[in-house]
Amino acid sequence: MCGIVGIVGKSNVNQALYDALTVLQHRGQDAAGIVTSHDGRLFLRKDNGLVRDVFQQRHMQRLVGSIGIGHVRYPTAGSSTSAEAQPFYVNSPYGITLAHNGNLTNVEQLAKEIYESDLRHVNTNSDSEVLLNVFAHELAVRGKLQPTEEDVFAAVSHVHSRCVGGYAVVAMITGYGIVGFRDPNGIRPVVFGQRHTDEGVEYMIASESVALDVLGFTLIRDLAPGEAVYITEEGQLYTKQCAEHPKLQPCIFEHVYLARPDSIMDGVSVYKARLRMGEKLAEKIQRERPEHDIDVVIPIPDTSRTAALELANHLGVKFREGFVKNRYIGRTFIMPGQAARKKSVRQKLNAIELEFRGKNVMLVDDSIVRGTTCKQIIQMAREAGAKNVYFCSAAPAVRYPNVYGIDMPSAHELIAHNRTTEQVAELIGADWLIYQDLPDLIESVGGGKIKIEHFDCAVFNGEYVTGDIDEAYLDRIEQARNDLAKVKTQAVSAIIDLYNN
Ligand code: PIN
Repeated sequence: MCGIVGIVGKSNVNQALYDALTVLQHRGQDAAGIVTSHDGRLFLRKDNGLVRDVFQQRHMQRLVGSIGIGHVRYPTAGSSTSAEAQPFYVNSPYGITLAHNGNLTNVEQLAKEIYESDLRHVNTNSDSEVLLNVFAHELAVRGKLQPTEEDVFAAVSHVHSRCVGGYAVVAMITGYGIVGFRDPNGIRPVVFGQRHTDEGVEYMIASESVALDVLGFTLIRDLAPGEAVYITEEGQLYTKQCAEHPKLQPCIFEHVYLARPDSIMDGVSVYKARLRMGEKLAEKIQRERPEHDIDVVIPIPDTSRTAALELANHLGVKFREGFVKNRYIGRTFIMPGQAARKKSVRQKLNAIELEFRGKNVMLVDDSIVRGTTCKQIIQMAREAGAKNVYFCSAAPAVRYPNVYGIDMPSAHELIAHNRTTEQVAELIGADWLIYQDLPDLIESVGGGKIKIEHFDCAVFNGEYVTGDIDEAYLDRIEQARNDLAKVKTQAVSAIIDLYNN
């Protein structure tokens, strides 16, 4: 998962891009980048790290220009070197820079095609660089010295017919404008908005509406699946549906915990969706154990708070904060003579004993993925004196990998893969485990004022909306993850040896 932003302004946009990236930081903390354009020149700064660490005063001063794009990265398809930080750049045609959130599922075939047929070289393992080259090629074959909005939209249409997967994109065409587009299923989110200044109207394209809010832009709307928006350097805005068979099937996991609660996605308030998740959970508990003996509902900070609060309200049970999170957790340093140890949950969360002692506690989290964190938290609740520890997941059991840009473990690392609820409960040490039912999650997100019928729910039901995912593909990504994990473990051991010798 990553965050993208693009701004066409009336004065320097460096500060606004930086501010927008800090608002989108929850979508990726691995790397950050900004590129701006002024008088036909590009200015780029990107590196691994948080936004606040990547950009120093000296970098910001160089990022001049009233138009630019930015990116925060969460490692997905490629590895995590700084060479793979975004935005990416190609010099032909026009000089195009691009930032992408998502994952292409036919990247191997595309990489082959762009080398063998389009005669283009890509220098990284990133599918975003492949996507950029496909877009650049499709714009180049139009053969125009000055691309019009129709040329840009035609290039996006060809991207749609060649690229499969989930993708939300912003690309800057040097000297002309910024284009934003969304895959034909609208799996990953994109919104756009405007603000009025004394010099005229400025436009922003972003992953989440919260970036618009915080910077004083008003939301115009979400991009429809398959749609593109093109804003020229002069501030002319055009939109066009560029896909042949668009169908809204957004990623439901955005609502579970990826997005900020103060965002509105495809017209749905993420906060309201999470409240409804809590309400649905309460209904399930009342259906299945009307005689339950829950004394107190305790959220696991932060995301689950909203659902937990509403769950407690609907059950008529007390809601209490039982865990305090350290907001200032530091880095892990490898000292000579010491092996690097993973930061434990205990360093991040501390239990308030009073809230647990002698009580039947219902812990609530947004989801259970590997099951490692919740197992430790349940243990902490017991050590704090809880009589019984029950556990509620606001999402259904995560049983399948994600292939559209969420960094999700491979199937065998998912605790619920090929396991029943009872087996998971036993493994994590819960006296009772309740998962949200998938129809209830769909109703929570798509059943509010704005109706959405279809979602990408693949991590819960294994049905991949792009229709191209089979066992062989999942085996390949599992193998790739294992290989990457081995390389990482070897690298860490090599560093430790180096310090120790
Ligand atoms: C919470 C994110 N959320 C917490 C991610 C942990 C599953 N985990 C999924 C729960 S927040 S595990 O957004 O960071 O606040 O129990 O499967 O290991």
